[in-house]
Amino acid sequence: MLSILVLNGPNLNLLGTRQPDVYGSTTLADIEGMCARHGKQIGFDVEFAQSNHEGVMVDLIHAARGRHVGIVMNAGAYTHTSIALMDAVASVELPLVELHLSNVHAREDFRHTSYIAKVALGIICGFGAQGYLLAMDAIKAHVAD
Ligand code: CA2
Repeated sequence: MLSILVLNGPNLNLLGTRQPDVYGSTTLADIEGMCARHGKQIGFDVEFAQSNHEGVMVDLIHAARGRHVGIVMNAGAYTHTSIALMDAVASVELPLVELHLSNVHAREDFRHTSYIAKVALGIICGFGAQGYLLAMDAIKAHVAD
């Protein structure tokens, strides 16, 4: 079966435990379950990963080549800083949807910049956990094209 990598960056392991006003009360484990169920519905395997380390994320992106047909990535704060992640995404030539729980454009100016956007198929932000499922649908539609 075709497979999607859902990759999460720094601090997202804390979801549902702190700052629920900003990030909601859904935990990352809840989101993993949602993605697995949605994958079954749309006919995709899902590998779900989270790391607080930029280099580990680079390794996971490299390893996606040949294993997954696309990537959904919430790179957290690395979105706004990481040329290394941008280069890794460009190097694997896989469709990637940049994902954010919050509407980053309604927040601080430093969250309006994204290195990932330069190499992404598209961006989904502001729809909370539901955004992960929308991003998976976007990968499916792109692969079907
Ligand atoms: O809205 C998003 O999904 C973000 O990627 C979340 C990042 C933030 O730096 C981006 O600008 C937007 C932060 C993730 C931090 O997650 C926490 C969750 C619970 C408690 C504290 C942090």
